[in-house]
Amino acid sequence: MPALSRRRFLKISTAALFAAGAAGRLVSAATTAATRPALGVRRVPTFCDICFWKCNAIASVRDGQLWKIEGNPNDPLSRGRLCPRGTGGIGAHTDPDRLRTPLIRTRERGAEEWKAVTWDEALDYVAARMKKIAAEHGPESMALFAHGIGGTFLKHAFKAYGSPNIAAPSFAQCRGPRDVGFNLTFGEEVGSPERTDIANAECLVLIGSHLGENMHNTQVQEFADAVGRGTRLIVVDPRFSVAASKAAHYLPIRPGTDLALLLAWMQVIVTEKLYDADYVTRHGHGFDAFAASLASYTPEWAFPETGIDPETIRVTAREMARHRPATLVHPGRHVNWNGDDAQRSRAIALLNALLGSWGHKGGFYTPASMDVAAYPYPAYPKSTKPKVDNPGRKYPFAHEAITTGIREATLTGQPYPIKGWMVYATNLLQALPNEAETIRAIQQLDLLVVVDVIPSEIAGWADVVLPETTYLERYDDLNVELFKEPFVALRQPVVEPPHDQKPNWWIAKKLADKLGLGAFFPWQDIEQYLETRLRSAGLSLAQLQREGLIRGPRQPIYFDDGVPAEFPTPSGKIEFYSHQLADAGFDPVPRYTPPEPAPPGTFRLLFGRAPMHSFSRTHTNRLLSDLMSENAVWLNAVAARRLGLKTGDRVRLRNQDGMLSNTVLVKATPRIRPDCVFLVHGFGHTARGLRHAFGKGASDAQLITRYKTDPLMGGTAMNVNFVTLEPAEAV
Ligand SMILES: Nc1nc2c(c(=O)[nH]1)N[C@H]1C(S)=C(S)[C@@H](COP(=O)(O)OP(=O)(O)OC[C@H]3O[C@@H](n4cnc5c(=O)[nH]c(N)nc54)[C@H](O)[C@@H]3O)O[C@H]1N2
Ligand SMILES: Nc1nc2c(c(=O)[nH]1)N[C@H]1C(S)=C(S)[C@@H](COP(=O)(O)OP(=O)(O)OC[C@H]3O[C@@H](n4cnc5c(=O)[nH]c(N)nc54)[C@H](O)[C@@H]3O)O[C@H]1N2
Ligand code: SF4
Ligand SMILES: [Mo]
Repeated sequence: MPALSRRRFLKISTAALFAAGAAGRLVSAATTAATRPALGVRRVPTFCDICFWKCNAIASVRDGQLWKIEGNPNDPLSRGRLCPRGTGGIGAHTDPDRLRTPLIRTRERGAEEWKAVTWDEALDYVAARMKKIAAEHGPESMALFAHGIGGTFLKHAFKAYGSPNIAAPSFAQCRGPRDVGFNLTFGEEVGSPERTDIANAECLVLIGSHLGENMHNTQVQEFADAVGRGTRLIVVDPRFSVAASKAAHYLPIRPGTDLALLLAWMQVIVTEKLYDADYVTRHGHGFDAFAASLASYTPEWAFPETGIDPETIRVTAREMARHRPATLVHPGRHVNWNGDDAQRSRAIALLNALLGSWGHKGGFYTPASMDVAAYPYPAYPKSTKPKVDNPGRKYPFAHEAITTGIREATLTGQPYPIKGWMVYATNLLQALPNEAETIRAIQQLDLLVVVDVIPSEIAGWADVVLPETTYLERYDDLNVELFKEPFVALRQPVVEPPHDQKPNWWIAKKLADKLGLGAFFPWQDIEQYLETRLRSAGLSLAQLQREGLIRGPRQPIYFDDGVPAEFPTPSGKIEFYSHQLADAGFDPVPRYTPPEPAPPGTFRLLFGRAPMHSFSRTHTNRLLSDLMSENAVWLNAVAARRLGLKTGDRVRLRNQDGMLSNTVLVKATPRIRPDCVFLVHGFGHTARGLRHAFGKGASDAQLITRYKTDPLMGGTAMNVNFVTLEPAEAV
């Protein structure tokens, strides 16, 4: 092959695999920039994006190269320390598997073959198709999936374009049932960061919340402090988690039966009159009907359901009552487990209400925030159609859009067709249950655009892939935090992007221009946007660029400090009995239905987090994959012996629908019940461009072909799949 055409061939074929050039070398972006790097150390404050906790950090650039990132000592969230993922975040910048240039598909969807194009070509292509969809079906037929703060400007562009269909997996696949359960009870949500006062709790109850593996920074630091100062810890988990290893009481519950335990706990607290009667009388509504409904839920009744003996249920209930109101029953976060999740979350809310923890030190505080106005944009066009995801308000208590509802509408064309998806920073193939359903929906589309930093599974199905700069190379919108101490924080570029990546604000503005919506982006660049917002609050961008965050004055956060005890429910009180639920045909007080048992010889598939990874997004990050490059399937040691398996063996998991996983290591351990297995989420990547992560470990998402939908709010419960294990050689 002659030299020139060979080079050209290489260029095209490497673009085809999303990657090119300095593959494998960990070079700093700044060294590839046209400007010669400045010598010495430069420190740039910003906030982390390896998860959604938004810890404030200080990045150091040494001789022009990104060197390290640490917690900002002035930050109430990180308290000067990042979690392992945050510290390894610089690996996102240097990741050789990154997307480098805009791409347009050259073969059938999912073949992952591309041609590299310019930004103008890519955005012209997207704008032309978005205009066509708007002309033929209406702008509502374009949906946006966007997760995280980086989606702000694309959401704005979509509202300007005329689509109300914007969703994130953080509702129907994550915290939605919890928000609904707490809203129905207290009239308020627990938010993110959660308003949990772990720092002052005297008794902490964790139901599945696996703090220590779930690395949400502030919670983990407060948890470590709490353990250090002797907080009584009750952990309920079918798996002996890191948190369980610190517990005074560990309850290895039968999966899916937590509502039975919660009802029995409340039954003990009510019949033994251990609740905060004064608080309940003052703030409660419908307590008598609630109390009467508990009568049959005795610990003896709960025992065969949960596997937790009656004495342990009584002892732990009394322990909780002893420390009230500084007893915090943690609401959890990822709570889509079995399909009764909003009611289970409501039971957690009710237990906290009995203990009087809502509004009190060591329970749930009232978060504070600074007043920074939104940018004064022109009014959006009025949509003539309602949102597509929840037709007829089938799920009456869903107060955010349901991702899987948009997928359903795409598949059925009802209540109206969805013809295009734009996907920003969410890997829908790993985040939504039933991958095949997502792929079928994608096949119905006229347009799929994916904005990502790496060639993720969802990018592999796109018509157009837009490579974004990482969080270390861009500005985002301000973080006006709701927390114990209010603050406003800035994300700003630390280093230049290494290739032709662009930030989300630039992509949104440019696309809006091409759609004829330039009037909705009146600012020249993001600095002007940020300056406008900050000036309205009497703050300056220059100060934030220097300091990273500005803290507001402390405000009262407990009822005892003067926070008014207000409950914005229909009754204005804590709703022990919910007329809202009764009126909508649901149980006004939670009622237990047993989960489907595991078919004989199978294990319920459970999943969760590992401290050094986030979802499916960190597995090509070399610094983090060095710490954990594949997952293992946790299997009870006795069950393993029965199956002739031991730690280090390789197996495949087969689920009830015949779906077969990658080969995966066995971890035979007494630390899990014999009726379930456990995988860390996010492994088992199938996208070819993720060269470093491809094929390593098994994907929980692929095995989640079944899900149960929460009837109150449309959340998709995923702990309803069952697997068997097969020796890897047998396949
Ligand atoms: N390192 C790291 N930390 C993270 C994230 C990350 O990606 N990486 N993601 C963040 C996000 S967005 C979320 S939502 C949270 C999720 O984290 P959490 O809300 O803490 O937990 P879950 O994912 O719901 O639950 C996983 C735990 O529940 C247990 N479990 C499974 N089934 C049952 C059951 O039926 N009953 C009980 N009692 N326990 C059960 C599992 O064994 C496991 O220990 O983590 C956050 N923190
Ligand atoms: N099977 C299964 N499904 C789950 C869960 C589970 O544990 N198991 N957890 C559920 C929970 S709790 C949640 S919150 C959701 C999370 O769901 P998602 O938020 O969708 O999480 P990821 O799968 O990591 O997808 C994030 C995508 O954003 C890309 N990305 C990362 N940084 C950037 C950036 O700066 N810019 C852009 N444009 N893209 C970026 C990543 O490369 C990745 O493709 O998943 C839910 N679904
Ligand atoms: S918890 Fe960790 S990954 Fe999440 S924002 Fe904070 S440092 Fe970053
Ligand atoms: Mo989540």
